[in-house]
Amino acid sequence: MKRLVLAALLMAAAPATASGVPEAMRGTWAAGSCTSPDALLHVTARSVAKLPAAGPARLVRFRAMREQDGWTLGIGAGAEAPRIMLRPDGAALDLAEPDVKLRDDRLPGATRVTRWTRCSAGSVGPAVLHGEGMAFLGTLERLEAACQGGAVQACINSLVAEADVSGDGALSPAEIARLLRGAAWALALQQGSEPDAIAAAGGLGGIAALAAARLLVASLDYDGDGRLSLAELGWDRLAFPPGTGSAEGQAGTIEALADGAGLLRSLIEQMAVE
Ligand SMILES: [Ca+2]
Repeated sequence: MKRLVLAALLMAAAPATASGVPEAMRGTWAAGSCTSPDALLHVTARSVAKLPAAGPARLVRFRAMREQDGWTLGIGAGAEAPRIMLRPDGAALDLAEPDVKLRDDRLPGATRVTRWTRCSAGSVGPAVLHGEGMAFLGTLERLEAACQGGAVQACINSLVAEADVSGDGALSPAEIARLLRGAAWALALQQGSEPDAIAAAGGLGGIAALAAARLLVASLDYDGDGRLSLAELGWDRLAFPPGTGSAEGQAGTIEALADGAGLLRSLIEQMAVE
């Protein structure tokens, strides 16, 4: 079961979008000052995370994107297909979050536009609360890109490249737990959590993440050295070859995978109950 879940993780795929958010708009932005922001905005190639100092957070991962009247319009998944509009303005960034009822051809209409300032570094509090999760959003997109083609070796190589903080070419429980904590953060955002709940997700999720990571390592660590090597990760390729075959019986999980942040929640939940 654990290997099946890992295989499902490695098979994670989302529909490709064009070239993503223009690079000049990617990164971390603040409303107010970078050291004491009213809100932070983290923009990756295919997602936007909005992190108010008070109030609910928001994460929109784009399924489709297009240019419209000088804006980059990103459209998220789900029945409501939430929309985010981004526009560079000198050194600043403009953000509009249109109401779901506003017609596409009338965007942004009367939607309020907020102004954001680029931050290369911030204060300790937001960095501790959000840094690992922000990094995970980029990791998730690179994993999806590497894994979309169904080339399992490329997918596994990407997983190791993303997760291997120590650079020894193998994955420790701590390195896997880091990804799972990032997933817990992304999930909290996707659920519109407020800062306290995001912090709690990081704390409680962190404990679950470490337990899940230890189980995962133990389940695949065939030589018993306490880490997962490329060869051990690759062993799953033989047991669970690419394609839908490995997903059969796990349709719920696969659907969750398509939602991005849901992929590691499924992993955590299933690992935690085993
Ligand atoms: Ca390592």
